[in-house]
Amino acid sequence: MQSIFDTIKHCALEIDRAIKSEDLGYCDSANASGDDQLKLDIKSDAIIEKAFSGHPLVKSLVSEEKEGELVMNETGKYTICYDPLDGSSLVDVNLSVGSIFGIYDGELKGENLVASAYVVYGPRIELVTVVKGEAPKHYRAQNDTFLTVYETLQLNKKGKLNAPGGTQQHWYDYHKSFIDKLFAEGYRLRYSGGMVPDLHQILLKGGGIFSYPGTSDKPEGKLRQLFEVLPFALVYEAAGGEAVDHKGHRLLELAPLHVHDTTPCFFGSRYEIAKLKEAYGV
Ligand code: FDP
Repeated sequence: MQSIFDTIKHCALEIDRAIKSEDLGYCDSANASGDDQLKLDIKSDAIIEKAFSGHPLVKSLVSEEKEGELVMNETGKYTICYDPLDGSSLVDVNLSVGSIFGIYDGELKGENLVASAYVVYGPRIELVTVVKGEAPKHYRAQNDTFLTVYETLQLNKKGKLNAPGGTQQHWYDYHKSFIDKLFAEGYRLRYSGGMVPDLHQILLKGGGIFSYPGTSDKPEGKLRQLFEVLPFALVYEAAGGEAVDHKGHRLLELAPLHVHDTTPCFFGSRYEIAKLKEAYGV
């Protein structure tokens, strides 16, 4: 797995250089989920595809920016599902964005996710990696070298931050009342609109909850299971938190029917997830 993480580090440095130097404009195309694509989305995707082509352990790649699975090496063991530049709509306002990687052994479903990683492109490049059964590790790049910040990342049982996603106008009443109660308990709002920096902040500041619920206009939520939700579910569970859907089921038990399927999702410390289950009656 270390050689896959090393390739991700190489991609992170290259994508960061592209973010800092290349055209920030849109292409004329949309991705498989119908989102407009930035030139940087395509460039980041190409960087990752090139870096993993010929990697002996990697059988295939599934990108958020492409329709199907790209088989590269039939004898490889893993499929990497990745979102090359998550939150890319924030690039033009110069907020942090990220890359997310899920490493699957076998059929593409939660129980086969064996490792994951994400990169934050902010004032510095940061990387969090996790292997199933181990605690997440946190790195920060300095002069193009990734130095360990925390050997293990651990969430507190209860946090202070609340990152509520989805269009509030379309929230269900029970969701609105859940969010309102957290604020009434003293939780602080932290929501940039980038899943990677928002979840990274909660993880590093001890805890809280990030939610992207199903809404009346998007009952299945917005975030994609294979590239976004499952990799973070592995990180949050490994850090002692929980990651569940609107029925209270572990996200890591999900088995998407299509590679671009989405799901309502909630990531947090144990206290906030217990409150969520209470509010949702699950
Ligand atoms: P984006 O559309 O900018 O790529 O992946 C989807 C995502 O960003 C997440 O990073 C982010 O958490 C979410 O969408 C934000 O959605 P809202 O604009 O609906 O808050």
